[in-house]
Amino acid sequence: MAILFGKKKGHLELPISKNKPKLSPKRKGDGMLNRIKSRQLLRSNSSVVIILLLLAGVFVIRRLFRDSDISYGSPMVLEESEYYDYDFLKTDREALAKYDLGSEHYLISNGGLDVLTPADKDLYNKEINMLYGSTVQKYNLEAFRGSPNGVKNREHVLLLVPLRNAERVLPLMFKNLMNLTYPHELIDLAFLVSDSTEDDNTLTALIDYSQEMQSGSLSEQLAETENKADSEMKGTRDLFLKYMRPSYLEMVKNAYSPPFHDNYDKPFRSVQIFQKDFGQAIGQGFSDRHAVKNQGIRRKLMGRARNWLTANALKPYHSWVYWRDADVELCPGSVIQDLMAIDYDVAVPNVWRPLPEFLDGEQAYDLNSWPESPDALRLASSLDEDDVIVEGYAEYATYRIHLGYIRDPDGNPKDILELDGVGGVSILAKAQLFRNGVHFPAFTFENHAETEAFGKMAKKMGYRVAGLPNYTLWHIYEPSDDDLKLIAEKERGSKRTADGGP
Ligand SMILES: Nc1nc2c(ncn2[C@@H]2O[C@H](COP(=O)(O)OP(=O)(O)O)[C@@H](O)[C@H]2O)c(=O)[nH]1
Ligand SMILES: [Mg+2]
Repeated sequence: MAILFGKKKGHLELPISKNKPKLSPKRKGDGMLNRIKSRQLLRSNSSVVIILLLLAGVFVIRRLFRDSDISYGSPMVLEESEYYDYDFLKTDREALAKYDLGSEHYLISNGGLDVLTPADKDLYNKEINMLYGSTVQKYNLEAFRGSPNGVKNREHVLLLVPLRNAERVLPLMFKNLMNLTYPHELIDLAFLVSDSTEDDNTLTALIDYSQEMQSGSLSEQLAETENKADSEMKGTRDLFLKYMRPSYLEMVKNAYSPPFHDNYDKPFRSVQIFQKDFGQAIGQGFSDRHAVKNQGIRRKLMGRARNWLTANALKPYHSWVYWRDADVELCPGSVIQDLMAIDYDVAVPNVWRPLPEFLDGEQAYDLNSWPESPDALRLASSLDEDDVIVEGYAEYATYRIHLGYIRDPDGNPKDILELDGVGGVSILAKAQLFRNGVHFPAFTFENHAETEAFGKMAKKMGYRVAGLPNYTLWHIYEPSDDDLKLIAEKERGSKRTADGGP
């Protein structure tokens, strides 16, 4: 590309060149002059003169061709009779036609700086096309509106993942990404790492895993690492596993055991990783981030992060945007197609989490997906404009129907509930929403922030939002401080029993 900008002799000029014209052609100026003269003389009706000139022309052209190492491409044969009527009526058509074989084309560049020979012209056209190709692109956005059958229509998906102190869940996240059966060549991945603490290596690990994944060797590498870890002692961090439902643990084991789908190791269309802090200071531990007093500020900063990521990664050719959290443990590989298929502008699944058996074994995790309720609207009207309602806390009695709580494990996974607020664990949205300004409010919008406000804003802008109550993703279980205390108590109890105590 450098040649396009070069001013040195022999370099081509851009069409925008304002340089002074250079009048003489670089090569074969004489040949062109001869042709111009020939043309004037041809117009006189003297066939003798014409034939003489033509003979001279043959000589000149032959010389030109002999001296030249330029290829002129296929000769052009002017067959139509109109080329030979009127002035040329008395001439021998056969004799004249052979001089129409081949031509030279001199292109005077914009600003007149260069006269381009045929060989130059090829290079010039190639470079201009490269320049335009790299700087000017034309899209008809009608073609990227998103349809229920994205696979068949070869629709591009932008898959966005926000990450903070997420090093520990990266192997899990990558396995879930590889497990997606939406064609990998149609998915652009973009990660945003923010505000991770010094002891966390999310960014470097993310880069390493991404490189391995794109070269097709990640699954092998993860399997090796895990085999090694299995042979080492398990840490006390995983102590809770013995209190989990065996049926859930079995489900996890099966999900992560081969055989995987045929394109599991296939690289994605692209992977981009962004690092940018937004000043999130609330601890990333379960109890810190779920404390009610922390919700408003935490969610607004998340909104900022999400908006920044969309703005930097969304391209005109994306038809869909799929938001996904890193800490999902179980998710059907066909989730993108399944969410597309319901033919809504925004679609979310149900999100649950497993719990230790002594805490009932499982629980609705994401309470942010709901249809609006009269009680919540009344509550909102009694609050300050900037107050944020957060679900699942006694402080905010909204009496909404949560997508989480209407799940029927044996129900039809295609059932739909229209929603106002949505949770952020797994959101599929048409890309046009973002182009049209729907975003994750980093301020209070209708007494909500971030993903719930995203759902509300989408609705307000006329889009259709829905959730699938019986289609379940499982979020990892992170024991809260209280749970850890209970587990510790149980451990002490079982030790006492083992020691022969009461
Ligand atoms: N970029 C960014 N990502 C975050 C931040 N907080 C959480 N995340 C990531 O966003 C996703 C959801 O966050 P998480 O804390 O699991 O939310 P929760 O499960 O709803 O409590 C995960 O992938 C996190 O790693 C943040 O402040 N900035
Ligand atoms: Mg989470």
